[in-house]
Amino acid sequence: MSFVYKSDPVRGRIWAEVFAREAPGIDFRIWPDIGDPGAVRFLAAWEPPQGLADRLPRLELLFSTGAGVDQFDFAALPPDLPVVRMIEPGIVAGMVEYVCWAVLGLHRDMPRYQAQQCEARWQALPVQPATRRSIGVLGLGSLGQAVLKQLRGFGFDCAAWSRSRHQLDGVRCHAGPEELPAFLAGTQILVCLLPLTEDTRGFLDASLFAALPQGACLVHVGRGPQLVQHDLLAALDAGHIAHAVLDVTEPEPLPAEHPFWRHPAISLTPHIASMTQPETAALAVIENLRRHATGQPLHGLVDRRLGY
Ligand code: NDP
Ligand code: OXD
Repeated sequence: MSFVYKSDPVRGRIWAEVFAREAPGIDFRIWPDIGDPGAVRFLAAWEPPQGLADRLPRLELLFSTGAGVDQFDFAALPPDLPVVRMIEPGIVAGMVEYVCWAVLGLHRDMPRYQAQQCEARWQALPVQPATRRSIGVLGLGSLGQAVLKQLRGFGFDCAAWSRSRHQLDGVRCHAGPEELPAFLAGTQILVCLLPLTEDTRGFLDASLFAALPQGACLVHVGRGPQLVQHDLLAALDAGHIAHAVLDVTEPEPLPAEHPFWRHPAISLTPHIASMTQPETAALAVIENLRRHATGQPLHGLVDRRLGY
């Protein structure tokens, strides 16, 4: 019985060490050295190989090496193959750090201080208490929940929006399209942590920006195609949105002439908000293999109908 890892081989060697230590009964292999294809039961990949059903006919589970699964073409996968997204403490910790950095920077006017520094201008701006700053998080999954827990610790006024109803201590939870306008109207800093699906493609558009209060900011850490770029530029240029921190774009990387690179109201990072940490990811996958072997529900099982 073998497990094939098909992603960055440097990280793959760390996975191999963890498997050798924690699950020595599993023949761990790094793509393309897969041995007997008929023995492969499990695959962890960012991009699975083409023709999966023919190449690995006895595959039982497909793990994404990242939190997102939008890189998979579900129609090309065997219809009954369970797909599992990555839920592991390293990816959560990275996202919490990044979003807190971005939110705190916007809350404390860092973009304006950076502009002032370029002009050698020494000028203090009023400090707003965190309790009077409202943060709204789109998506209440493993990442959205962890981010909100930390933001609440700073005393921010926190709200969230998701497809189904959740309850989270100290967070006003909204659900479904009918509760979106009220959520947006009360949000000064909007954080997007939605997965990319047919429902969320182009979600961050002119109508959404118009529903935010004047001077709101955006932190976008979901996926590039969720953002309608020219709508954001229009909202920034009109001053309705004050600043956007973007970690994801479409395409990645952006071409050199793209207006986002040099826009004064955009801070851009190259999709580094969070990264799967190989040691903790391998442990999380081994735990899921144990659950699979004993018939328990898997952590992060994707609902292929919903696309996340
Ligand atoms: P989860 O699948 O755990 O959570 C997704 C959340 O989004 C759920 O709360 C879900 O609602 C909500 N949601 C999905 N579709 C809709 C919709 N149409 N309307 C309203 N709410 C919706 O995902 P994670 O928290 O693990 O990750 C979120 C995303 O973050 C990833 O898919 C990936 O795109 C991105 N990411 C980005 C990284 C980066 O470095 N920039 C790193 C890692 C992830 P419900 O709870 O009701 O199901
Ligand atoms: C992920 C990512 O989905 O890094 O894990 O974006």
